[in-house]
Amino acid sequence: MARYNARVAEPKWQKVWDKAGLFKAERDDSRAKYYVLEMFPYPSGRIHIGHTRNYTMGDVVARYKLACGFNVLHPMGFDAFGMPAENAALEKGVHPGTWTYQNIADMKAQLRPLGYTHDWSRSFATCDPEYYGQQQALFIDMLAAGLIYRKNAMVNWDPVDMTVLANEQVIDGKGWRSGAVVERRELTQWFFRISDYSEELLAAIDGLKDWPEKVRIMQANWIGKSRGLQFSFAVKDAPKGFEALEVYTTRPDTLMGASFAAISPDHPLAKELERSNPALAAFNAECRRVGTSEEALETAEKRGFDTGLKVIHPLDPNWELPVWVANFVLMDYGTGAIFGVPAHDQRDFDFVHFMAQKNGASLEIIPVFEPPAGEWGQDTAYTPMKSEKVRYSRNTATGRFQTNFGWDELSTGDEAVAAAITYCEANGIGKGVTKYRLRDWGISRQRYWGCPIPVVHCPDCGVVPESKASLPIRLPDDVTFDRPGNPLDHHPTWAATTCPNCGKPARRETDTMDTFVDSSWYFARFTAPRAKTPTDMAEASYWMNVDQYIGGVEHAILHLLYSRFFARAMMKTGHLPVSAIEPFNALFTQGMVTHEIYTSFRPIGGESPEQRARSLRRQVYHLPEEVEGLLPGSQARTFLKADVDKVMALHPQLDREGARDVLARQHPDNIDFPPVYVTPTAKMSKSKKNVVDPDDIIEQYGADTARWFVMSDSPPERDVEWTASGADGAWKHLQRVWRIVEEVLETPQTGEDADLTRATHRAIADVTAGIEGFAFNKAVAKLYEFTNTLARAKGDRRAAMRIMAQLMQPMTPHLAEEIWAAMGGEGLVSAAKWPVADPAMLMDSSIILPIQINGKRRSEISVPVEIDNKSVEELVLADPTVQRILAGQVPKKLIVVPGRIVNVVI
Ligand code: ANZ
Ligand code: ZN
Repeated sequence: MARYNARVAEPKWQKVWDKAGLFKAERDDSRAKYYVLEMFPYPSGRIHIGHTRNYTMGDVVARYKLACGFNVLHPMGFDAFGMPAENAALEKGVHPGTWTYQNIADMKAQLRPLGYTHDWSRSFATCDPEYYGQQQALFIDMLAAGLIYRKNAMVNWDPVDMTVLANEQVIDGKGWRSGAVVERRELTQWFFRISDYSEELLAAIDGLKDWPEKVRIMQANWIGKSRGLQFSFAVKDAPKGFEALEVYTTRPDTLMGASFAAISPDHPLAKELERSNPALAAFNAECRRVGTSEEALETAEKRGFDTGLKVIHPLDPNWELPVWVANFVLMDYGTGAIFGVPAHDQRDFDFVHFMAQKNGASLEIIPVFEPPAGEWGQDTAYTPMKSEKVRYSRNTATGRFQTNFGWDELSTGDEAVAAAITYCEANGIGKGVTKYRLRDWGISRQRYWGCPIPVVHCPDCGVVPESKASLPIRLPDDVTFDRPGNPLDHHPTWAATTCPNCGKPARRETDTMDTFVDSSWYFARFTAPRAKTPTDMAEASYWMNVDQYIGGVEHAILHLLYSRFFARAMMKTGHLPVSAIEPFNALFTQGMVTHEIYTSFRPIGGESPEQRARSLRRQVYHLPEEVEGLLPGSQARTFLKADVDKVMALHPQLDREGARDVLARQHPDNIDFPPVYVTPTAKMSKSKKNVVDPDDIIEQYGADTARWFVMSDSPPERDVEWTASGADGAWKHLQRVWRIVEEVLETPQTGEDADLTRATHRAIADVTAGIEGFAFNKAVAKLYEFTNTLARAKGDRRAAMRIMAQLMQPMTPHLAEEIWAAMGGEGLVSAAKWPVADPAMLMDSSIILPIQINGKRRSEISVPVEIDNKSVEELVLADPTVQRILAGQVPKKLIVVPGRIVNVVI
């Protein structure tokens, strides 16, 4: 028999599975279902080895659950709208649709050889009109349900590309593609009312027991619930209509430390004042040039403009605070106005510093609480500066700083905040409010390659939703990308339509939806991917929830939060059952597949030895296949293959090992043969040349090796480092298993090996526990161990080999089928019922009892588990070591602690 040939076996079994329709999911109300889902990929064109790990985990779960008798749904699709397709259109002149569908075809072709159980009959891409048409239907229903609205909002505007940018697309205040300085602009945008669900989305996190704790924390932080006080300052000599300045604070306990009030450059008061103050207008314009993200504002230098206005401190009518316009105050948080407490807030402190340096302003720094450590400058921003006036006195009894309002006796924290709110409310100063950081979700994008927002603008009726009968509102194919801006705006005819309401000419909305919308409900669509409505309630009720969701932690915030919101919105609009309110029962975030990076310093510049010796060097990256001599932890012995070849050419008597020895003895600065430096465990990236291509691995070793490798070594939540030797080891192991099969086939199989039977049941129990507990590496480790047992075992090994095939099946399904067939298994191992361990067989039949003599461990005996004390005593006295030490004496005492230890006293 030949060595196991994955290249022949793998496609063969894939065809067999296909033919048997094993993985096609069909609703069957009489059977329990299991829905396992991996986050669907963006069709960039290549499957990455990281995808392979992600999908293999899902596949292991799917195969295991299938074997356990569940009706398994394991779908796969593509998250196919987005900017890269438009960039490709710009760069390569290919239509975004053509580019995207070609990539999808390429990725499907890459996925197939991996032997996954995905039910491709349910597949779709979000750019399929069939899908986005249903998304438009959802939009219309959500609009009717009051979950969507339009409002003016500040956006990041790229003046060159003439488009709105997401915060992530603004880098150092510039457009990520155009490099143009990004401006803040006010545009009318579409919003989803996710903030209506802030409390509900937060409270429900508690119920997500099978989600990683870190993801739950990230979600909670993103929603960002805070309790604070909202109140108004009276403005002295205020412009008409601005007599009250409303502020929001989470630290009303620091009110006695207020030294200024500040408003956002976008605050109505700032806008009012700039009409008569050109210097302020210029300042505001300057501020608006920075992007809108919190981060952009946090990191920008603090700047301010003194408006000259004063407000009255609410606790002291004789106390006036100046009103500044400050660049770090956001318009869309709280009220867009604050009071600053530089003694207890870093931003306020920085602001006061900057204003002192730049404007010569002297704003007071007034501590209210002593920092817990008792040292200024350690826990607060406060470091006393000579010139500062300080308005406080120390309460000698408590050591705290003195104010007169009753809450200063409490230490700073929730208690003090609550006391301050109570005090203020009782004294008619504002009211306590709960606020959330979570903003409504702006979904308007001025892009072509996205789902068109299905509304029209009618001169008579205003904004009117499309009628559902005219869905999908398709993207036009004939668009050009030669002008900046939204191609839909430039299309000669596309936007011209008639009003669904009055029939008169109207204009289509040309904004398309944020691509996060597409991925917020695809999991529900998989339950009825061809339905003529967004979902089919019978199918959704049967298949939802996703029992196990698997994906990258980079989606831990937005994607999951939006999906949770969508589940609620779909419930409200009748597209999901109430039971699917939290759509993902269990979430698993997998680690990356990493790879070493190889670099060396190569000379640039002159050619003569002198020139070269003097010339500059630069770091270059090398592909894994370009280097050799990879010994763990010995980068001094890693070289370029080409250099080893050169040395061998110079010294024909050397073999490769010898040539590497020569290279190893070179000075590390040697300019001709520089050593290769190895950076361990790094994220794969094309520019660092440390990417492994799943195609190459399948070509070289087969899919099972790749699958086995990515499941082994590291716990699935941690990174796993891809190494050539590791892959080789995985391959060798699978070959070894096959050799045992050959041996079994070639030798007569008779008799029973009781140890093997026991070991088999242990293996069943441990592998099952490993898979159930998402500890695939432990399941793999157990299978290594079981292989060793099988190699040594005597008697008839066929039954144990069949179990081996079953236990390997989730990880290495092709080889498992081959073993199963060779060992006389019935049908397909992929369809075989998961084995169950006999609990009786898991009990250890014997135990080791240590023997202590006068407190020292001297010997041990192996005894049956159910042995009685009398028999133990006899065995102890018969033990040769004990007899030697006793030397004929009778022990004073002999105490048996059953199952634990024997103590002998002499
Ligand atoms: C006085 C104060 C004293 C504050 C102190 C903080 C510390 P969180 O907790 O994140 O919700 N703030 C309020 N609205 C703002 C806006 N639109 N732009 C920038 N900052 C704003 O933040 C609430 C705190 O952030 C508020 O409490 C306010 O400053 C500031 F020692 O008021 B605080
Ligand atoms: Zn109309």
